[in-house]
Amino acid sequence: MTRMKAPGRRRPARHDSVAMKRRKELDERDDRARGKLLARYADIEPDGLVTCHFSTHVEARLADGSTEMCLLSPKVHKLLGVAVGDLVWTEAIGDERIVVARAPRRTEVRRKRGDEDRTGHVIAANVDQMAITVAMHEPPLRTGAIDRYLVLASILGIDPLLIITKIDQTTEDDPEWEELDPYLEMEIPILLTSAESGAGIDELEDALRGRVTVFSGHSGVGKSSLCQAMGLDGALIAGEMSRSHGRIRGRHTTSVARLLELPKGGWVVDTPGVRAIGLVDLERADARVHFPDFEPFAENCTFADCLHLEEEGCAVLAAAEEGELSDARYLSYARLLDSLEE
Ligand SMILES: Nc1nc2c(ncn2[C@@H]2O[C@H](COP(=O)(O)OP(=O)(O)OP(=O)(O)O)[C@@H](O)[C@H]2O)c(=O)[nH]1
Ligand SMILES: [Mg+2]
Ligand SMILES: [Zn+2]
Repeated sequence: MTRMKAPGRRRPARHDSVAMKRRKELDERDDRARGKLLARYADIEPDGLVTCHFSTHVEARLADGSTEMCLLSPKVHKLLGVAVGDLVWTEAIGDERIVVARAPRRTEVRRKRGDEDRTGHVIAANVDQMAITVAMHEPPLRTGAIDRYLVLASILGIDPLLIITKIDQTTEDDPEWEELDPYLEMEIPILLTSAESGAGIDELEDALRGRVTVFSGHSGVGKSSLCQAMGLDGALIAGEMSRSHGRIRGRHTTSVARLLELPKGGWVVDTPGVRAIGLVDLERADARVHFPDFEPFAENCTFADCLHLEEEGCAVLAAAEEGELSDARYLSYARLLDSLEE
């Protein structure tokens, strides 16, 4: 029943224009140059971690614990590019330290600069974890936002962590707790915290240790306050930067992202960018992949390529109607599909 892609829908190669051919040749040449450059460092550990990126320079934390401004070699600048979170190899040449190569990335957080930008640019590399941050009452809990961030984390290939903030404002009887049940069932780690009372801060520090984490969540949920409670300067955290139009005053940074080290270990990527990353590029047919809790039901849909909307014999919709699957999760999915172009 799976709909097959019609064969030969792509234009055959012989129709490629001269310009496209040349483009391909240049890309292949760059690929070979990249491979050669990286092969040279294959057996050596990178000695630097990029914490901030300026157009021709990066600020890097070096293996000896010092932080230095380093110049990007022309090859690194042109062939590899760098972003905060990148591991790099550096060499002291004269009184300048040069970034001579950049390690392959585990993950990339990309952002588009307008509709014309097809591939986008990388605003952070090697991020392990997305801390999806929500409050219960101020602002009111909206699980739809959690669901969108979960899809985003899934697309980026990074682990989600759900942080409930301001638990000093909650009581055990709040009806909102039930809305978190789907996430418990999906076994997403959930932390209950309060920057006010200090509750859950130790657990949060444990969850962030040894990893690179990006915070996401609506304005006012308490992200900066949490970072402050963990010993970071709250003024540096994303929200404030987005309010000053993404500029760090007095510095000409290429990207607004910054990697901040937590006193108890681990790193936080400080970027307003995550909020700006839309899900517009997601194909409608691919959205369901990012709702793993639908899978056990989806197996019983009549059609293998069921979008779980109005198809006959959709077991996911039936499960939502019968209360076996969370209504809220189903609505988040339907809303996401609505927002994606057909
Ligand atoms: N009661 C209570 N209030 C808190 C707590 N954490 C933060 N707040 C308050 O919530 C408001 C927003 O906190 P921020 O930390 O600035 O929120 P944010 O998520 O960084 O917001 P943006 O920077 O706009 O994205 C502030 O007035 C804080 O004082 C908490 O644990 N308990
Ligand atoms: Mg903030
Ligand atoms: Zn279905």
